[in-house]
Amino acid sequence: MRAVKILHCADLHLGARLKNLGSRAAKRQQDYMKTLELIVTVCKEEEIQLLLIAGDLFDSSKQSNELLEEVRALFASIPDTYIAVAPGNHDPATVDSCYEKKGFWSDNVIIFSGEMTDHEIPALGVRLWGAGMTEGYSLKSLFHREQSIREAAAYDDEIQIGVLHGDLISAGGRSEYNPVYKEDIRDCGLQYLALGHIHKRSEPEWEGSCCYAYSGSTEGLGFDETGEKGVYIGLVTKSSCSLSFFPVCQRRFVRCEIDISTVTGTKQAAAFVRSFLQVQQGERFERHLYDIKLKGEQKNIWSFDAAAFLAEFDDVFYMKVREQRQLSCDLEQLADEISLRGIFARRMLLIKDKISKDQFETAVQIGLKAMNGRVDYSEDYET
Ligand SMILES: [Mn+2]
Repeated sequence: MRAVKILHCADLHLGARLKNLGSRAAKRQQDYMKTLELIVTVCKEEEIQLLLIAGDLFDSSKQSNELLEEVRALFASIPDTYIAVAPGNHDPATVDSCYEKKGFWSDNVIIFSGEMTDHEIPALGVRLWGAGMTEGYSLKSLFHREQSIREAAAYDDEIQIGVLHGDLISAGGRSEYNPVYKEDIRDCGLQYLALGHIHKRSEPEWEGSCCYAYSGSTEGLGFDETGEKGVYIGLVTKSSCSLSFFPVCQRRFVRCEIDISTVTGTKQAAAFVRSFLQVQQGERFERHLYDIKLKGEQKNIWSFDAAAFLAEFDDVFYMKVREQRQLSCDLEQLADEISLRGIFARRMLLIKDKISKDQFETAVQIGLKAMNGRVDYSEDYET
């Protein structure tokens, strides 16, 4: 049976400017292009016949000429792979966009723009269906023509594949980003629908005979996009779809909470965290981006020094740390002390019933830490 080998990716966000990463932002920006280079290499090595890019290839509809030229050259470097692009809400196919530049892209590139259309690739025995966003918003669904897809699907052994940037929702739901209704894709005639927009990957699922998936973003864009990121690779036939996840991201965003109850100083805390990350994230753990929360009970009196802690992780690409240990202490016992701490404990016990439990505990922790050492201005207590 005829089969087509595909690679489905989406939400590459090339050119994204990342705030909050300080001096690492520029380097991180380069990662996004390296990921596209890797995808192109995979296309060559795996002999991918069809590369599906389901929108937000670029972070915005304005790109530098340098960035555009790099992407153009990369696409042109794999003439044996057909590349289908369905522009998304970040990089809509506006009249002045790169997608509308006549003669700019190589012959292997197919760009969808506006309403859903089809494109025949006789060499692969594939009919492609796609739409492209032309504005940052689309309240109207761009997915229609199910009747035409069904008719085409019934015609011969041509494989029907769709590519789209949109929000997959159930009937009655609303979205400003091209709502795609599950009811519409059910048995619509497509063997596979490659989706983009949701940055969290979904497993391939079926609505009747139509298989669909979000491949997710190829690189995390922040600490709300943690973990491994990648693409789907696999074979689509007239009656089957078998896809595997293939990681391509250069670095992962990692958030973790680590209990440091047993350590006795900042340097020891850093060594403890290092071994923890080596085990959890593997040998090349230092290439990733970390948001570390230190938890536990503070049994020994030592104050945490965030700058000294981070200095121990010079080799790590990016790290931020918050220390939120709880002091273990008996306030009643402390109140008997003839010291500033004793006075603080007595005053706190006096107002205990006048404030909430959370407020009380937070105030005690901040107060005692201040007595023991120091409290950073940035100390970020959660309420
Ligand atoms: Mn996106």
